[in-house]
This record gives sequence, C-alpha cells and structure tokens, in this order.
Amino acid sequence: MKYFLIILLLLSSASYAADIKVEMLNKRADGQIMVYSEDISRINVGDTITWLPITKGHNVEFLAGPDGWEIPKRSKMNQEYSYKFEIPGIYFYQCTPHRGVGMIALVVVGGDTSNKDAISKVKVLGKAKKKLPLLLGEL
Ligand SMILES: [Cu+2]
Repeated sequence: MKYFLIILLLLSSASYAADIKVEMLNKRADGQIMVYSEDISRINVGDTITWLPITKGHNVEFLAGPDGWEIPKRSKMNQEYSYKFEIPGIYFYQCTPHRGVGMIALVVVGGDTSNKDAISKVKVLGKAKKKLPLLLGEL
C-alpha cells in the first residue's frame, strides 16, 4: 500500500508538466503570414513546447533567454521540435529563413519577465524590429 501511494504521487506530479503545441504556419487565421500560431506562449516551469511543421519552410532558432541559459542548436527545417523549459524568464526565438519578415515569438516561463530589458536589446532584422517591441509591450 505504501509503495502504491508513492507511485501514485510520482505519476501525479509528472502529469502536471504540460506539452504545449505551437504550429509553424504560412498563414494564420488572423491573416498574418509566415508566423507561429502563438506570438507569446505563457507556460509553467517544466513544461515542454512542441513546434509542429504544419507548412514547410520553417524552424525554431532561439536568440536569447534567461541569464545562464545555454541557447540550444537551432532546429532542422520542416521538422517537429520539442524543448523543455526549466528556467523561469522570457525566451525569444525566430524562424531562421523568415526572421526578416517578422516570424518571431516569445515564451514566458513561470510568469517571470525580469529579463525583458535584455530581450529588448537583441538585434533583429526587418519587420521583427517593429514586432519585438509590440510583443514585449504585451508582457
Ligand atoms: Cu518560417
């Protein structure tokens, strides 16, 4: 009985971590083109995001995150990609081929926006120059 309860506890704590889907799209329902389905994903520490290649030609390339976080290698084109977020803070990513047309997005982990200034200083191209401040303004 004791072991059964321990196993039950382990199972229930594991199930709290969510797997959130973000789609990589040529066109979103709001008419925006070359875009992720979510501009801002708000998740909990320990959650995973899986990016789905609904249309071809996209990937995920992180540009910045919380202090001390090691930026992972960018994902392969046209492939599903998952990343588990263990450190609170804002994460900023882009689609490599569409970075100049504003295919960028943020992840906010654990409601922590303390690295907002650092994210605002990341060098971006083209349409992303307007979009990044807009997204940060929503936090
Ligand atoms: Cu793209």
